[in-house]
Amino acid sequence: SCSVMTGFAQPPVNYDEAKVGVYQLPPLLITNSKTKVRSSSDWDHTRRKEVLQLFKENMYGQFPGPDAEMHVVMQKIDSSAIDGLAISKQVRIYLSKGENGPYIDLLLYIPANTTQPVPVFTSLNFQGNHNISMDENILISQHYLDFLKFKKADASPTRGVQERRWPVKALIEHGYGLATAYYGDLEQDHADGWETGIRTSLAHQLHIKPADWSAIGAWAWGLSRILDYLQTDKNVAATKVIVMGHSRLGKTALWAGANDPRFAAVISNNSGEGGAALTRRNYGETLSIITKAFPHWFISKYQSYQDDVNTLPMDQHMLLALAAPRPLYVASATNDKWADPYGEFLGAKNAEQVYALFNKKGLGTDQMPAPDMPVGNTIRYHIRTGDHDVLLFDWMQYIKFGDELVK
Ligand code: GTR
Repeated sequence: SCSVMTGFAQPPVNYDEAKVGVYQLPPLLITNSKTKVRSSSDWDHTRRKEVLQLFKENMYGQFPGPDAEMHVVMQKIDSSAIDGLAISKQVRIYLSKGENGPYIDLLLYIPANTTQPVPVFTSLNFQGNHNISMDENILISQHYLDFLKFKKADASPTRGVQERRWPVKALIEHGYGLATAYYGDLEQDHADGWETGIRTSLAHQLHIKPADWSAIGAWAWGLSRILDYLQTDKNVAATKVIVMGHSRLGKTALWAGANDPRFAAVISNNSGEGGAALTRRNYGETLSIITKAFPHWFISKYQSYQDDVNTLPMDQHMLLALAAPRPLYVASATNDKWADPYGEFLGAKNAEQVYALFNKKGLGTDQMPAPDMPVGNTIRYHIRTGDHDVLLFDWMQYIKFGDELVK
């Protein structure tokens, strides 16, 4: 949904390009000590760390290190999933000692006909693994049932409800695996979700206070733990795991990719405000709106920029640049004005300067492309015709991107 939460006084949402306002982006290639970043080594050794730090201190919070207590239990293997085209594995990733603490339920599909380790797309889902497919073997997500209970909503399982967003068969047929888990396994998505999520249950173990990171931080950290597991699975090509996410989980994918260089490529689908879109552009959702509607997504410091986004020491092109030199895909949708498609394009455009240090080609154009016409090389962009969503068209571009740059 893309409605503004009511109950907050907000200026009207701007959808007029003429009223976006004048802004200047913070320089990406000048270090804190005012020296120019001239090479990939200057970037890697100095500036990259500074930029990552800006996002930690002002926006998403800290990103804890690996989880020493993590261990996995295989719950179910189906050797003839998707009409025999795939093997599915359901793995419970425990995040603390024993089996009473927090866990991630990972669903992994692997093409059945391959003897080689395969590249894998990994992406969190919104409503539990059982929502991505009608596949009867997928275990119903307990954490999703917990969330429905919290919402006092009907708790009947909703198998396959988001199936259109997960073209598993197409991925398998193109030689990819898919690894997905419910984002609520890490933290429920509401203002008090941290109380029952890993920011509380793992605070002691990870040496971090709940307020020192965020919901997006917790979800992104979960993606890194999924990658820890994937790197141990003999069917997975450990250096070819692509992190992808839609909308708030697109923001999450970008943050995971920024912190964890083991992800081979990063894909943002309609991530919008707080994701790929430039914050300084007053178009669609704004920092003020998002931090009032979803305060838990960011650390509280981010709210201090509500009245003047121009005082932010960073903007989102700098987050996108943290994916460099790895392949980066930013996608928008024509009806998704709330996410500011042109702002997403410009975010990608302004990240090119870092890719250039690595002799990697970016979008190859200054012009917003026509709908359904992908542009670019190591950085890619498209604006799909239609709504805020992730559809087969989007996935087919990600497959092509993976084929050309990751496989
Ligand atoms: C909206 C939010 C967006 C986007 C979206 C989603 O309500 O304002 O930033 O994250 O939700 O996740 O679908």
